[in-house]
Amino acid sequence: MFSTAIRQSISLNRAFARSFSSAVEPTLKERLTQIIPGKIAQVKKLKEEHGEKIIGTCTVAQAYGGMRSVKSLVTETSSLDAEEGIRFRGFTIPECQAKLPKAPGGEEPLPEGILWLLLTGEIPTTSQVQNLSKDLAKRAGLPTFVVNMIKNFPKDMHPMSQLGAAILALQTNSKFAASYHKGVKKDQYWDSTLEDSLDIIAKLPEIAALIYRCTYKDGKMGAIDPSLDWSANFNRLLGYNSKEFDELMRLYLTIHTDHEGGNVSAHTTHLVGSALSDPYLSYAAGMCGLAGPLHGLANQEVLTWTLDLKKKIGEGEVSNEKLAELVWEGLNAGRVVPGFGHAVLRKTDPRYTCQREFALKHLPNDPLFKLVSQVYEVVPPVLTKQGKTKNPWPNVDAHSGILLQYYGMKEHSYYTVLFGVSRAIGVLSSLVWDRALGHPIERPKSVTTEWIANHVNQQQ
Ligand code: CMX
Repeated sequence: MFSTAIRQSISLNRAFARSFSSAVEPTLKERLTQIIPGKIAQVKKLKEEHGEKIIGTCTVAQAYGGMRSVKSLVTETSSLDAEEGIRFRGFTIPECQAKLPKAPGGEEPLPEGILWLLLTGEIPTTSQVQNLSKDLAKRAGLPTFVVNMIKNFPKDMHPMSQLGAAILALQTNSKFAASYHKGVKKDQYWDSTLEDSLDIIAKLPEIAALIYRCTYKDGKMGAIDPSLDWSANFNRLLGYNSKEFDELMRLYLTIHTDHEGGNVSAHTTHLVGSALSDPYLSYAAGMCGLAGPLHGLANQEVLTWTLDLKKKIGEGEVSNEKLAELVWEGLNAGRVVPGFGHAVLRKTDPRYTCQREFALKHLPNDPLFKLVSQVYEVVPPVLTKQGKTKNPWPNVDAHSGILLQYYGMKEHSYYTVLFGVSRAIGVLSSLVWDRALGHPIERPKSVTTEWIANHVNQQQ
């Protein structure tokens, strides 16, 4: 009796200290618990006071044109400016590189830091990120049936299909689905969504690495080391043990996380999640979208395209004129130049630029990096001359494969899985906020071509 009272008093004192002392840092969940009510109040007030104000319109061309620029989605975690590129919770990529905590001796941000930033809007301290790394390591571990399932996938099943199937199999672990069926209240949905999201992010290195080891290597994989960060652990499981590749992986997994809410993987995760499908189902759906060649699969296509180019060029250097000719060949055959163009961006993607800077620092003399740099000079004028694309500049996918192959990861068909592992951080952070803000099921109105024809006739 006496010891229970003492324990209660200690726990009350701890809670008191957490809420009032800056010396005791809040955990991720504690910080979210503090932040969410203010955001709910802000959104409620906005809806009450300005609910009828117009933020966007949709033309006939936009309805047929993939809803480009139609403002109709709310995503808290990041926003994209056509000229400047992505800002994660207001921070550019160079600002994230400067401000987010790093591994000891490292220079690139830890993806655990951007997870914290996307969820809370705040730059975490080094110890908050270290604790998050430890939390993720604790949550790791796959059920045996998922391990066996991945081991039994045919070797020619695309790694993105394997990723989607493995996530769906893990759905049996969903805390959101379990608590929903127990009747948990709507204002608590975000809690189990956060739990599922952290579990998925924690298990992704093992899922993705096992897919890699089984598809391309001997099928054997090590175990998570709780003293390592998320990216270094992922690299060890994949079979890579280089400090420089760890740095690349940290940068890679940071910059691919999020690209506001309208892109296919983010929008799909949000849409499926709006039916209160749990985070496993929602994220798996997002990964099906990422697997398309106009979206995440482009990173695989770029390396294939670049190696084809290299084969056609042969040994030695190539002139810009000859390179342009080869680019025209592909365009004239009706193919896109993978890694160039973007639905929103109208300048070089800053995710491309920071990878280029990484290459200039670590592999300036790599022949494929030199070729990619030359492609950067040649392709934009060619695409401009062709006159179709609204943006002739490179996107994130134009560079990533070159860096990966330099460190020995040459299996192109795997590259989109790395994008998917990183994208989990962005789309699942958004899903937590969807549940915290109580967003309803998404159900825009569709119309038929006859409806549009009648509508425009009436307006004449
Ligand atoms: N090479 C050749 N043609 C291109 C092109 C490229 N890189 N980018 C756009 N175009 C063409 C389009 O195919 C389209 O042609 P049609 O009118 O014949 O259909 C025309 O230019 C207009 O397209 P757009 O409005 O500029 O671009 P969209 O918003 O429709 O599409 C994107 C954007 C990314 C799908 C497109 O630029 C593309 O196919 N790029 C190559 C694939 C790629 O790199 N995708 C990765 C994007 C980043 C990511 O999501 O990971």
